[in-house]
Amino acid sequence: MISRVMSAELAEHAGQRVTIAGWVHRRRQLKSVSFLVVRDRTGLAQVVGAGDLPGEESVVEVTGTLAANPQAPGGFELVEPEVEVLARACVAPPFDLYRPVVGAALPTILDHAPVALRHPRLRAPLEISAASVAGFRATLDGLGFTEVHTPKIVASATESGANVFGIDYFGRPAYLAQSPQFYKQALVGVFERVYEVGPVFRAEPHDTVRHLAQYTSLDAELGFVRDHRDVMAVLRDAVAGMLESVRHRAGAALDLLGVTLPEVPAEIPAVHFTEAQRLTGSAEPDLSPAQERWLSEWALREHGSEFLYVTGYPMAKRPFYTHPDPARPGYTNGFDLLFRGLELVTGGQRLHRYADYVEALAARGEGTEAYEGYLQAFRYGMPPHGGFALGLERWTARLTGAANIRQTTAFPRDLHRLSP
Ligand code: AMO
Repeated sequence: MISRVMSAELAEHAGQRVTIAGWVHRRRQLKSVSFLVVRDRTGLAQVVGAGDLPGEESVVEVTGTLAANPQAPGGFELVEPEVEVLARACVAPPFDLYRPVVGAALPTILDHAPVALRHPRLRAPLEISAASVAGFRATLDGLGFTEVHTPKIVASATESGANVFGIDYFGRPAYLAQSPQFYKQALVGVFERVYEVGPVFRAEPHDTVRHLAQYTSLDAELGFVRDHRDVMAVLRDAVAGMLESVRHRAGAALDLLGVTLPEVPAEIPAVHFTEAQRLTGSAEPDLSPAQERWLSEWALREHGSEFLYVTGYPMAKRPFYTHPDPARPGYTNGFDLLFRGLELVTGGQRLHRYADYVEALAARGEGTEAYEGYLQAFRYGMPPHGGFALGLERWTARLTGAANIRQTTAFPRDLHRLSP
């Protein structure tokens, strides 16, 4: 390992000769003196008086003496430097990475993602996303959940047959997993409480700012619930833990983007689907994006909450594994969590008896053949259970105010984009 001082720690080494290493963030050749700003994972450091300066984004190792300069980042700069170029940049970046404002449109950014993401503002959402996942894991670990990893190549579609990518699996048809749904349920039979952070695939035919063909799903599933409300309570704690972690681990990214984190109420307000219909004056069996936005505004106005649960979606609009509401025929124990105008989470209580699955599939005109692998767990006894899935990119987009979900993941996959 190259032994180096990080740019955030310069003050601890005042007056000493130190080595830093990183990327040439900016170079400036004035008449009498040259400035080099080196970027590492903790921030920026200024180097004064280096001779021949390599191009921006070249990788350098610089040894110099730390002198105080209130104008330099961190209040110190390296003087009398010796610069070793570890890798010289062959081309200039597509836009200046040192300017505070990103001077490029989204397609340019995405086409040049490996270098564009080095811009502190473009990297910041990824830092917030990483901190969110750390908080999700820590919270669920603390609640007795076990992290699991389930196959992404599967034999049947989970979230209805549409939007599924087919692949050739050693000459047999297979699919890319649309969700870990069946596996996380089966693992409730093993661990009682499980979660997974992993990629899921949706062959989304729509080119929207909130859909990706591959996204990261934060899934959880737990046994021995009374109904979906126990799941909603766990989700509330997971969201609070994610925000707490973002606050602690990604403070610099929040400041850079000027993000204000939401408060999570001790109990997130909830409205039944029929009430949501009444409030929005709709008779449709699902909520439109415009209605979701309206309901979010209503929740903020009426309850002072940026989060809102909508419960009891109609049976016809939920997958076959959803538990019906015993008290309201035609409606489910399924819910969505809306956050700042967008559906962020889907969840609910599931069926847990084998016979109920057979019946639910039959009611939708399906046999059990395609699902035998999945249904095995239920033949052997499963507790009442439920769970949820939170879309990580939607979460980060809503937290950071990103207008497009493509700004919240390093290498987005969509209808048109397969590279880089
Ligand atoms: P659902 O299909 O609603 O539910 O997905 C759950 C959450 O995933 C996010 N999401 C997406 N994000 C980006 N691009 C997409 N194409 C996309 N599609 C969905 C949303 C959504 O709320 N098995 C159930 C979950 C469960 O009941 O546990 C499921 O996958 O944030």
